[in-house]
Amino acid sequence: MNRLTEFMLPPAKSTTAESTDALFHFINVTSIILLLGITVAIIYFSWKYRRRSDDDVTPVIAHNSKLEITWSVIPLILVMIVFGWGFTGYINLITPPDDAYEIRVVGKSWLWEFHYETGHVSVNELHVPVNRPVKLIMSSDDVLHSFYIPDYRVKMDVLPNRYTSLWFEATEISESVIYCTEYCGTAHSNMLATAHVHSQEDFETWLESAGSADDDMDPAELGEQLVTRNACNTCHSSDGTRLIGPTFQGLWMAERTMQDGEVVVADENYIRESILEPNARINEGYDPVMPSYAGSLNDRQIDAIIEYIKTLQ
Ligand code: HEC
Ligand SMILES: [Cu+2]
Repeated sequence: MNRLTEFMLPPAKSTTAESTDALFHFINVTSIILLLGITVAIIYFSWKYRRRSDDDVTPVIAHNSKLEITWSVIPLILVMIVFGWGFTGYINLITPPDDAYEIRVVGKSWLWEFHYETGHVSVNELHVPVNRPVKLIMSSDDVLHSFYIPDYRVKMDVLPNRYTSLWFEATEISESVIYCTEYCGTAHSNMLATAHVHSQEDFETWLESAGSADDDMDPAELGEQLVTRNACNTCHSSDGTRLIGPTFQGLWMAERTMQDGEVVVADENYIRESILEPNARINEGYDPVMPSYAGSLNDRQIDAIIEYIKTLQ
């Protein structure tokens, strides 16, 4: 069964994954047995009762109580097993343990933000402790998204103006992929994140130091890192290529034409405004799809990004 599991499903790395898989295999194996049994019976009967001569008369059979009870009761039992099993699993999946560690998740087109109790915000990188229940409280800043970690067998829609939640307990120190599984526009397929599972001590160390390691970095270097960490590079290239947004190359002090015809020089204030209030001015020829980074990037980080953009001449 283990081999079969590995062949058909991603590795099971949460406390609930195994029971979800067990139910999946039960339904699968039962269906295969029924499929084979029914197919064999159809072939056998059509051979056995084939028309042999012109005198063959089809017998008239009105009903057979024993047979009818059997074919009603067996499926009923199977369906009740699946219902009971599935329902207990579902209750377990929607009821987070009381001591669960909480993390806020915000879905934006097209990235995931993770907000920790310390105020630290990471983009597309979820950090969690091993062997401890984690509860995610999720909402969207724009359209419908859906949060999915196949290795943990958990998935939940993420909606604007409403919280949804999901919990899991990771059982292995490893990394797993997080997907958005609700088609949400142009860069939907880039809406990927990684779940990093740490030991309890490593997690605490990470949480304490998260963000503060940036303090002694060269601003332009920090800016370059922030552009990757905040997924700006999903939409902005640094080499002149046009992606969903304009390239950062040659942006510094360039003249940009807005949709309303206004011409703006890309100085500190313009870049800062573009990051905090992306919809205040929209570049001509582009769509207003950039998410606001107000609340997730502080002044020092914005300055660092500006320093980095200055280096891309
Ligand atoms: C989902 C795609 C997307 C992401 C992610 C994104 N942007 Fe944008 N950005 C755009 C688009 C589209 C425009 C052009 C339309 C507009 O002006 O809002 C833009 C415009 C800008 C501009 C003005 C550029 C110009 O040429 O006038 C700056 C500066 C900028 N973004 C910086 C950033 C930074 C820094 C990040 C990451 C912290 C980021 N963007 C993340 C899509 C994105
Ligand atoms: Cu999405």
